[in-house]
Amino acid sequence: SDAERKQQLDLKKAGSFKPKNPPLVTNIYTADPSAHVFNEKIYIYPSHDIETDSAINDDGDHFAMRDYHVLSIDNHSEEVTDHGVALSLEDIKWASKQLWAPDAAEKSGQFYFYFPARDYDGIFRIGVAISDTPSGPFKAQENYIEGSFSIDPAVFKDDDGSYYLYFGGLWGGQLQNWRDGKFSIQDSYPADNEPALPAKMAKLSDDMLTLAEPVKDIVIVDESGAPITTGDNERRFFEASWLHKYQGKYYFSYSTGDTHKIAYGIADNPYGPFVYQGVILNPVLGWTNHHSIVFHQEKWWLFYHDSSLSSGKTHLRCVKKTELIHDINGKILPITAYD
Ligand code: FUB
Repeated sequence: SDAERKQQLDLKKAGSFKPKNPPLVTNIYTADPSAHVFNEKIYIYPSHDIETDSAINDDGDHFAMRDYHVLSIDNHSEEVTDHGVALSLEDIKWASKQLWAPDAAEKSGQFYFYFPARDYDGIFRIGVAISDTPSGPFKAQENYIEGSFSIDPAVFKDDDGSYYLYFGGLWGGQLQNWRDGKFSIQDSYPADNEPALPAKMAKLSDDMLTLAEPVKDIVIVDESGAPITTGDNERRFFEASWLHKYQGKYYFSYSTGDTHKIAYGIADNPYGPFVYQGVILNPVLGWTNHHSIVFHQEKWWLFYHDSSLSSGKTHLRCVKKTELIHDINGKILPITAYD
């Protein structure tokens, strides 16, 4: 499979990679870091990667995670705290396996943790769990969010107090199984010259537990306004949605999947369309690339992962951080994670 090929290549190349940044923690494998500032600290909501006997394949069966930990950073020169298990598969009634990339949001002193997992029909859904502290433990709702599907939830709070949920992922993330608005076992993709399958989003309800509107497409367009197409693997959306706001503009960033980049587009509103701008993070060691962007202590930070802690095993990753810079025109300077 493509995943196996990339893993073998990465294991061969691992010796020559010189990572610029150390893992934030080394006691566990971590990935997909969603970072937010709550009570002046950075809280990081990562996936917790584990060893598994599951096959390495393009459906991502080897990402067999069973719980979540929360990490925090008080001050950038200090050690990162691992707050331990915040939510376990056993405590989520509707979920059967694969706790993939999560995110969290704060509203009125309550903390809402959003996470994808497969339900008992093998379909990825997005659930929410609640705590009165940012590090949990979180208590999962009885069922997944009605109308939710696919993976990689990311929550954005706008300046007017509205919250939006962005989500979606191809291949193992099953976005290609929802083309008619209902789950189909058959994969289906638009032709190479047609608009690519889009990420999804919806405003969240006031109680943060349901979608307040029908799910909408996030369309990424080129500078002439034409949607990025399926065949444009270098630029089209694959997974790992994130939204941040800079100088009044909305930046939607995402992974290009099989071309392994974090790319971004800019819009005037949270719904898009987003005009493609370029690459934020070049490919990292390991197949996946997944990130978040947050402002803390006068700087913008990029949180990301690679597989350096396991010398290149795609499903055993470690989260890292580095400074991110917007230039005077609001363009993000591309980052390479290696010397
Ligand atoms: O961690 C499992 C999956 O790998 C995530 O949901 C994707 O974004 C990719 O990083």
